[in-house]
Amino acid sequence: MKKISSAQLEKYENDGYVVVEDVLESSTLKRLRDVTDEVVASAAELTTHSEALDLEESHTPENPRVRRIKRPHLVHDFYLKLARHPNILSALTPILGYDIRLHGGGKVNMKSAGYGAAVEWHQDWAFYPHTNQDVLAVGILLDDMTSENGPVLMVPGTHKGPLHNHHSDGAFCGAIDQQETKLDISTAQEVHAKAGSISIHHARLVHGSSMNRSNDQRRILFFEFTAADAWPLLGIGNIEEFNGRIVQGQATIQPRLEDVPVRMPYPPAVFQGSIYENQRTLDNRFFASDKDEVAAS
Ligand SMILES: O=C(O)CCC(=O)C(=O)O
Repeated sequence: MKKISSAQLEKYENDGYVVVEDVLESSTLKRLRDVTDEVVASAAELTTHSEALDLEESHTPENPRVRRIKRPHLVHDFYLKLARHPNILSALTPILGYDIRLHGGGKVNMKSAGYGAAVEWHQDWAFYPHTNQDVLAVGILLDDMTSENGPVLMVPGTHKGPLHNHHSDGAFCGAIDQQETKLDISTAQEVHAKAGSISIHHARLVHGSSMNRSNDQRRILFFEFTAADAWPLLGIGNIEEFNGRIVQGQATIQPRLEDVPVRMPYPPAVFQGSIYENQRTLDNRFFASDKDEVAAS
């Protein structure tokens, strides 16, 4: 069991994120990589995004380029099994308490070598506000994450600051316009860690990442977790399904209410399917994309 230290807990509370090393055993990491390779190979049959896979703008069936596995739990049971990994749950327990729910089914952001897409600055909370803020995301690293391969950039302390506007032209776009909001990202920190480690970040923390121009891919499996008494303000579809996502402890029908900043992600984003699609309508992009590079060459 992987316990986090009191120093790590303090870092999470102060900075809004923390890295925990050596969470996956090498056999589990290998299986995760093998399963992911298998899923990505199926993109050779695709000409456009599918239910499970989100494709880079430059994807062709001859030259398959997957940006994200959108619903990994629907494609392979192994991903869902990982969400209940005892080392992950024991790392989360001091932060969220014993009763924990998986929010959604996770995603694998591929960030392939040479062209893996950027993710614009955002706060996850803008996508799924809850009744209280015991809500976070865990990133399970499939590859070492370094300065070179498009590491996640976290802006420490911003989980205690405002919830920024994530709208553009009257619709949700899942990104913060850094120019317009004058968002201060001067203290942003790159997350560096070995494959098999996890990052844990608070849902209100401002984060993003640039394109991966290196020769090394950077794949992360993200799962979002909440305390069981944090209920989504967007509502729940089906109580059995909702309670079926309890990964440890007990469900409750008594949500805990906190005074939290909320902006609802409505009207919905013009482009649907993934954060990359949502963010297409952001007016002033902060990070370059491979399209910009092609245009400039
Ligand atoms: O993959 C990344 O670099 C960041 C991903 C992220 O923040 C997200 O998908 O919400």
